[in-house]
Amino acid sequence: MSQALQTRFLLSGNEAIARGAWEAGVTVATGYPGTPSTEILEYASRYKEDIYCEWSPNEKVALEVAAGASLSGARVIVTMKHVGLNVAADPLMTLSYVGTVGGLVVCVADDPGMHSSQNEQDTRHYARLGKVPILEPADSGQARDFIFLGMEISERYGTPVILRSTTRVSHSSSAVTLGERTARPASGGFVKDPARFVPIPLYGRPMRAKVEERLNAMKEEVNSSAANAVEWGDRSLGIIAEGIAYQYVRELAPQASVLRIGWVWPFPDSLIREFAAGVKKVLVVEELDPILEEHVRSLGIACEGKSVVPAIGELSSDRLASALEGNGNTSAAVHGQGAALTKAAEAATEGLPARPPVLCPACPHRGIFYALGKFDVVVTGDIGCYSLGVFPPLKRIDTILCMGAGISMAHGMQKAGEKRKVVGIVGDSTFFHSGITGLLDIAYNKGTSTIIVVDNRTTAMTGHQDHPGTGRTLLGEETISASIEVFGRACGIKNIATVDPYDIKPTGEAIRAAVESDEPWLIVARSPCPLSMKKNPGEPRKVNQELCRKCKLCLRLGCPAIEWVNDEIRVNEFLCGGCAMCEKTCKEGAFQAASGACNES
Ligand SMILES: Cc1ncc(C[n+]2csc(CCOP(=O)(O)OP(=O)(O)O)c2C)c(N)n1
Repeated sequence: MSQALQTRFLLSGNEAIARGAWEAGVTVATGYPGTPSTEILEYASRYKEDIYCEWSPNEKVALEVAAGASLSGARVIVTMKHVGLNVAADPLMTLSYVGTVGGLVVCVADDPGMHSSQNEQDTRHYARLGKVPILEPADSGQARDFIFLGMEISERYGTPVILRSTTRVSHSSSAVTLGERTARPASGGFVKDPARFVPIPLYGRPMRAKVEERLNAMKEEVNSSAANAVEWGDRSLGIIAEGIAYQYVRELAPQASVLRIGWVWPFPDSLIREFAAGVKKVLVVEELDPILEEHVRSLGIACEGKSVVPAIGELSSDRLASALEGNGNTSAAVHGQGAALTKAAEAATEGLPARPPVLCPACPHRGIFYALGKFDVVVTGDIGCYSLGVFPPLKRIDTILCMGAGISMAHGMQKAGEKRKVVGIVGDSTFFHSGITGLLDIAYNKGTSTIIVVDNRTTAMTGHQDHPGTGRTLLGEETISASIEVFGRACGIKNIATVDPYDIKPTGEAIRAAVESDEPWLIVARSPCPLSMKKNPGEPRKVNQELCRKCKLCLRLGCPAIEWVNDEIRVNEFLCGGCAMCEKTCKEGAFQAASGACNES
């Protein structure tokens, strides 16, 4: 690396991962959006001259594409959020046996505290389950460095490597020393070797044994890896910390001895033993599950961990401080600092009103939920902006499980004999991610559910990424725009309607035809997300107070732009996007274009 080009920059963890990938000579990057991982691939696509980047339809496909590229000799990263790894778990478990040729790092971002996720699972379990190493950076500098380390481990041992980030590492910025891109010899392409790449039982059994040999070798190496380091200090308390928890520990207990673990699994047993022998008492600080703690105990080392540190939710220095403060057994090294930090955090949020998330003004999803309000149906929802349809006053989502389940659960309820009609709702990105097979199931197994795809022409919830229906790739090229209706027909659904959800009446009529039918229906509610288009659908509305009867029907839309102030209905012109849905719900004609000149409806 040339010294001349070395510079330090403030980068977010996600940007640092992308930068690391570019510097490490990665040529293929795949993934599916999901907070907090999404920006990794968006940043990687800035290096599109050197890195082929794609949003795959889902995480399983992303990992499989990456596996193919790796077996052809390319260095690859795959990006996803923690629940995405559930979807990609199938290829991961066997890729562990088949192994890699070019380095392959699966970048998974966990979301402790569920800032924007349906659960807070701990990705470290997957490392153990799949018998693959896992690295966990504590800041952006390590995020970049661990891409290099991951590539090197992956190529030396022929294993996929997981890089686990968490929201705090992915989204906060710290200093990173940038370097040049590493020149790598051109790949000679895929070299056929069925005994190595085809895990039929005959070849798979020796692969299984090799995985164990590989793990044993890694168990040695991990003790001397620079990713793990002892920082000796006051020996009355030794803290073992990994990932972001290391930062909180250092902030709260600058005097304590710390074993910082960045190569998290396989565990560095000798290092842990050596560290524990050098301190009076051991405390393990890790975010989420007691994976490290349980292992330390299994080595016969007495320690504290989750008896002190919360196992649920995101850690922070404040939370850790108050946890330690409440525990009389822990070191004097941290005593006192906790109280000050906790008070500061409380003061920062005092008096602030709670702001529940709502559908944006002019969101087309609102029309579907409003129209659905007229029917006594069960609605199996899914994950996306439209999940917000669960809140009052819309209250039109009854279940959510995981991506794709909005369709399949509707079928399950109907087959279980649910008396009411069951309506499944998924978004367009969700439909392409994992909705198609559920729809096929309904058609194949003679279901009668109504499925609504709320097609806002983007993956809105994660920040407007493209998907197979949008006609554009991540690299900004024009491409096919897969048709939801054509997929529906190909699955065998005969009744397909396309509606504009801003037109509440025809939308309601289509829903009525569907729910009164004893056949399966697919309704595509299509209208682009105004935020994604950067364009409001129309001119702001205002209320003609002389016409308004104050019936408050319009408030049932749950539109943040419609306000009940001083005993009258008003439209907040700064929020109103001019979708005119209020106009269509008002029987008195009290809503009008603010200029009085136009009526887009
Ligand atoms: C397996 C999995 N991968 C990724 C995510 C992150 N995620 C949540 S919703 C969503 C898609 C939202 O797009 P769409 O279905 O089009 O609905 P919209 O938000 O546009 O209304 C994604 C990618 C997730 N929750 N689960």
